[in-house]
Amino acid sequence: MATRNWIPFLTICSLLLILATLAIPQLAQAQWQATIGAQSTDLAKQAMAFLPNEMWIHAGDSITWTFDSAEPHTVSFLKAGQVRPPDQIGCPGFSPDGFATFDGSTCVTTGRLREGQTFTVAFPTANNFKLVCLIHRNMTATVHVLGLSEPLPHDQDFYDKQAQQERERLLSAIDLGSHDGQAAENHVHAGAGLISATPGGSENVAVMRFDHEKTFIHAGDTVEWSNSDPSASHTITFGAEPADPMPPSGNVTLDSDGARHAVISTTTDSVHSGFIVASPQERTGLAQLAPGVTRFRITFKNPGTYSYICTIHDELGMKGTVIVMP
Ligand SMILES: [Cu+2]
Repeated sequence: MATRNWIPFLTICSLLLILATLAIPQLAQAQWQATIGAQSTDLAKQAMAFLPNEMWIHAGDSITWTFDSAEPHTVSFLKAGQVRPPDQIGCPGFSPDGFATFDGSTCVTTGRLREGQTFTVAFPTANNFKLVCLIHRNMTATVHVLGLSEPLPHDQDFYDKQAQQERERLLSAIDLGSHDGQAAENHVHAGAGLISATPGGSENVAVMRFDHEKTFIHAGDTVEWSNSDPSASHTITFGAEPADPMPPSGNVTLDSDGARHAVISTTTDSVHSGFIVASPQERTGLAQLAPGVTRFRITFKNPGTYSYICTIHDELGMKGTVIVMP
């Protein structure tokens, strides 16, 4: 008789225990979702953004960011006052394994992650934290971690809708060559971009394309490429890809207006523009910088078909051809 009475009692006990373990973490530690990056189906338009870029959560909660673009990004929380490191260096001593805890005392970052990958950060203490991508400028967000007694202004459904709205707004914000009125057969727009902001941070969208995939000229003509993206660098690279994409190849000279210029004689010539990009944005306390190199020119001496790529964004489809007729 005694053993028979014990069995239902134990069953109820274990049921209660299971219910308790299921219920407690959900009540005390919410798990929020956000995404990073967005892209058009042809990969040409890349939104460099945390979606959404402002969230309010409770101490003890965590946020999982899902990467959503072929263009890589990082989830990076730096310490207050920390000098921003290059993404290749990241946060020395921290090894990302898909999960981190951030309370402001040590720097936390992922490596370069792409679509399908995720990273979760738990926030044990109340504070306001800035979130950045170490690869891209003007890609920031804010996480407000509130004490448990404070109500949260929004739920996950709100953030999902807001992320979708920001995604659509960014991807429809710009088209190649639509903004500077410069249209000529021997001029190629090498990318275009826009920076935009919300109270939570800044985000930007870039078009990773050459606007004429094919450019037709005659021998002796000069083609000019220009980058009107405020953030993203591009290169115009014929032939061998250099190990370091930042500097131009040795056969590139400077025109008097600051544009880089090269001459190509045969389809086997290698010419690399180096980074074609606007100068970094101004900040009080920084030395004045030159305007940046935003134009690159090549004079083609002989007929032929000359293929080129942007060494940074060729995987997104940023490629072109110059067809030189006699
Ligand atoms: Cu590019």
